[in-house]
Amino acid sequence: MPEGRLIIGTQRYSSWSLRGWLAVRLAGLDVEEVVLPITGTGASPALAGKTPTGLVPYLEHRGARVWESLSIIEYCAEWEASLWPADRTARAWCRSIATEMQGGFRELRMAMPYNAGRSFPGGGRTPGALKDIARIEAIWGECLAASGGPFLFGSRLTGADVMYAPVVGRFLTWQPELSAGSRAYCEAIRAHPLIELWYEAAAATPAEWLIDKYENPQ
Ligand SMILES: N[C@@H](CCC(=O)N[C@@H](CS)C(=O)NCC(=O)O)C(=O)O
Repeated sequence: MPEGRLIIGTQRYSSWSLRGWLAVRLAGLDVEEVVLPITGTGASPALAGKTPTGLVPYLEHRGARVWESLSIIEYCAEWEASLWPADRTARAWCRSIATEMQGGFRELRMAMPYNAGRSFPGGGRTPGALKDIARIEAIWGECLAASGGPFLFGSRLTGADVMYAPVVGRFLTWQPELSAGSRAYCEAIRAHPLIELWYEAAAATPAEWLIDKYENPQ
């Protein structure tokens, strides 16, 4: 009998769901996974009344109710401490860049929507998106130089990787110009077995859940 449930949206489009799902899977929580179709409007009928905000991801586990991706990561870290680096200074850094992702990079999100089932090489290169990408590359470059990779804080995924995994997904889809170091990081994330599972689910999205604006972006 599962100890709770995790509600997520269509894996193909729901970048926030990927964060919650990845944290829960890395922590090994025994929860039922409920996947609901999103419409990309912020008001998906399938989510109405199912989560506190009408958004996903949303976790219920052993009496705890948790929403907002960072809160889910924090909750999961109580079960799997390696989601944050053991060193206090590295942990502060990791939390800072994870939080920077939570609140930022809006231009990138607008110009290069998440679609784990398609590739649109060369598209979406607006000035604002390129500025966001430059900042993301600076963040990644500094972390990878200090940790030696393959992930931002070393050999295991941390909360920062969880937060940036959907950004990697956007880069794989839209293929902006990236440094060799960023490309290697994207490859390392894509090769992770959990990310492979996510892409398999994205490829199996029912036809009636497909959203035209994400499949045929202008
Ligand atoms: N700040 C929230 C953002 C959640 C969010 O925006 N989720 C999107 C999924 S990508 C959603 O539920 N969208 C519903 C819709 O598209 O209708 C978090 O960190 O979890």
